[in-house]
Amino acid sequence: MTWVWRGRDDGSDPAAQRWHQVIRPWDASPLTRGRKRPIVVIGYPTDAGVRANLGRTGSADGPAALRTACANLPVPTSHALFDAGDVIGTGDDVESWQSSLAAAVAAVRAGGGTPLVLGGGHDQAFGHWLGTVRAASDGAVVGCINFDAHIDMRSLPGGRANSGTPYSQVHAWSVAHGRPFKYLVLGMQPPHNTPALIHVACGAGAQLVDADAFHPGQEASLLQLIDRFVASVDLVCLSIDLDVFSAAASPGVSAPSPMGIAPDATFRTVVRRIAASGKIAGIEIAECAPSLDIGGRTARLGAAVIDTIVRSFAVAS
Ligand SMILES: [Mn+2]
Repeated sequence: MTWVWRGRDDGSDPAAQRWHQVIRPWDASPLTRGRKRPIVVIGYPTDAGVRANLGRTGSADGPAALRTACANLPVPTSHALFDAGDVIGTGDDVESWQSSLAAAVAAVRAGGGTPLVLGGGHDQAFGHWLGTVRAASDGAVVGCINFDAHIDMRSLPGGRANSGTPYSQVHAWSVAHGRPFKYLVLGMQPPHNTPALIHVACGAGAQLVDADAFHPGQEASLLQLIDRFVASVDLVCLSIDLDVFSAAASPGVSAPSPMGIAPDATFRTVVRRIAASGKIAGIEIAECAPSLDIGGRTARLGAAVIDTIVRSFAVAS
């Protein structure tokens, strides 16, 4: 990976510093850690899963664009920042990418960090979750909260994973290991999910929250639902698929959502509540495709979402 962390420099006053000035390569050395878990970037530079899902490609370049967009963010006051580089898979073998990511996430968790996965196709969600489970204590319930227009629980064609199947893989793994399946989708779009898929997901125990719930004035019921979900798990893998947002705000994705949610105060209130729960094990931004973007706005939105999360962030142990 080329070190892309560079940007504006307003001097060395800690209150004036930006991510690019303080972020360091992750070496898992205990000496480099602060009191709280540091945030550790991991890139997932592949759109193999998107290609296998017949989507518009481009998210292989997402991690570099998201790093560049994060470079000028103000440094968080309470968390050190590291970059563990990009994971590497074998060509279009999606499972090999997921497996590399799982190993990287587990290593960062074991080393005391909180992974911030930058994608890349949404197939990354299974690697993110699996690595978290591997590093967690035995029996810990690791739930998934996914902001997404899509449920991403489609069946695996020919048994092979793609960007539309990560939570089917989480479900299959959970069933095979006799573990609870805890999955909450926020911002789901009825035009982009068939009734059959909704039926399958609900039958598996997924909780689906329609994009219409993100209406100003409905925050209270949304927050209640999130609190209940978070209380039912030990750890949360938080995923933001950038196609949850309207295509106007987020055009640079494989499958844009004309009627997606706005990155407005309602969204920010909800995401802050999750971030402040103290149960976040890892964060991921998925489906950023710079070649499909307009003036870099999707990558900048991804960075703004990351900043919003990190500011409210209470880490899980
Ligand atoms: Mn998705």
